[in-house]
Amino acid sequence: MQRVIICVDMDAFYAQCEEKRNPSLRGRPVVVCVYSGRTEESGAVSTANYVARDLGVRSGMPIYQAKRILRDHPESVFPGVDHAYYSQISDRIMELLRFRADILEQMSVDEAYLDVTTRVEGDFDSALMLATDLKETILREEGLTCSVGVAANKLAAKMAADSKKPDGLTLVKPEEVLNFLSPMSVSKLYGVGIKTEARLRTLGIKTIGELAQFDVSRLSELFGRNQAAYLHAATQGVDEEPVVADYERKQIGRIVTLKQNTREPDVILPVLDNLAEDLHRTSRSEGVRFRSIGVTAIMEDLSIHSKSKTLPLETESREEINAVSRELLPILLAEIPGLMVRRIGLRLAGLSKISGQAPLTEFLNTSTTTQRG
Ligand code: TTP
Ligand code: MG
Repeated sequence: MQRVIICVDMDAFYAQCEEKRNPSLRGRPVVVCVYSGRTEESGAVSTANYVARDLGVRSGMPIYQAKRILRDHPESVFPGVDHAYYSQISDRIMELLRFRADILEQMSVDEAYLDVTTRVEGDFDSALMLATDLKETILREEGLTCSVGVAANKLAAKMAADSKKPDGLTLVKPEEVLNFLSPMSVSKLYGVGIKTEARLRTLGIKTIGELAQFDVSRLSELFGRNQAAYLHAATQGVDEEPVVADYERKQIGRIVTLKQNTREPDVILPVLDNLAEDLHRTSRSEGVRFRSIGVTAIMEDLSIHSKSKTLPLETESREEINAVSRELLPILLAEIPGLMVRRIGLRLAGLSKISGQAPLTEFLNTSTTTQRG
């Protein structure tokens, strides 16, 4: 089936959150600032609403510069960042999106990819309806606008979302992707930073279309085979990256400081067992299994060392965590002779959601655990 991917990126996110909290800010320049605290005006602009952007304010700009630009606009406001407040709003928006995706991958506080292939049965017109509904829902529930791109892969969906901001909705069908990309500046291509852009410019390449026409073997000589292959595929709008559910990327981990620096396994293992109990409880309550178990030691010189083991099958077994940490700790310590351990940590990764139906792996895991006794 044709893959259908939606990219959602909130418009001027922190600034919109500030306008939501205080509606009297709407229509005025809003510049969200990271104050460094040294002087009243030292620090940088985190983001600005579109009113302020139209006047020339940009993310990353020094605060004094933004204030100078806005000196003839006494109605301007310069709130400091409030991450806790923005994350609450972000969490609620991601929840709204989660219901509307087969798979949701959150990229940042204000951006996510949705794989909707199955629910729209590979049909872009249905996806456009879904995207319209999604924008309306976020506006109705949270009062915020976003820009959305719909395409056959993450790369094209992201570039579609970025192409019309704020409050945009852009569909790029597979047969349109070349025409969509080719007039754009190479700097718009995901993964092309300032350096690559400058190098491409010296080759006379300014647009994505020009890069698409450029000889691939020549590109390989200049940028190495991997980057050349990426650039060439990207100019053709080709991108096979899957949308990966957040919980598969996530880890569950905890680290604690030992009462005393030590290398004694008899002292460290009970601490690891406590951590195992803790992490096991978390994995249960999140409804996930794990495939990888890792031990991290921070030594008295503050150097950090880790060892992990990937299991042949995913598991939810607490005994497995204990067994693996007993196996890994001596190997880890042997690699760092002569130093005491100051902090010890345990981590579960390779997470996957436990679905309603118990799969075969559960049966297999239960039987291996039982055998071990
Ligand atoms: P972006 O999505 O890059 O920017 P934005 O949402 O403010 O504006 P738009 O998407 O409409 O272009 O980043 C999301 C948030 O991350 C942004 O609201 C504030 C924060 N941020 C910074 O703190 N510093 C930065 O340099 C950037 C780019 C973003
Ligand atoms: Mg944004």
